[in-house]
Amino acid sequence: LNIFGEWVYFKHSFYYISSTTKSWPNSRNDCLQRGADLVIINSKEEQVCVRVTSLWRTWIGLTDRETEGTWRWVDGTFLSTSYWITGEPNSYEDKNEDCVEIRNPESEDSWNDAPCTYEKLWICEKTVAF
Ligand code: 2F8
Ligand code: CA
Repeated sequence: LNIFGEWVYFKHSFYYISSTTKSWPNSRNDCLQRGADLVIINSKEEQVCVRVTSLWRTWIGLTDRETEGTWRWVDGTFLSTSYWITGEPNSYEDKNEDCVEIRNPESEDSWNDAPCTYEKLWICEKTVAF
């Protein structure tokens, strides 16, 4: 079963798993064009779901581009529960690491802040109301 480039359904949302790589802003534009947005993780189950489908570095809808150090989801909500890798976010060597990727899908704590210009896979989410 190849889920890359496809929509998959999980608990009230459809998720689009990309099959190519883009910068964070271009990933977000791709999602918006699909009537979705970059994935927002707001439960432990969703974190597991996103993590296990991220075979390689994958953008999620979390950024501090607006205010350094203030992490917000693409819907404007502030970060509450987080799954940072130990030592992250670190804005490594003062490089502008303002966008968040899934970096090590083997462990629950899998988020890393990375430069938004880097090209990575991405996951879009479209919530559905029945
Ligand atoms: O050691 C963690 C560190 O690893 C890389 O920098 C060497 C990452 N950089 C990129 O992915 C571009 C940092 O974000 C990460 O914190
Ligand atoms: Ca980092």
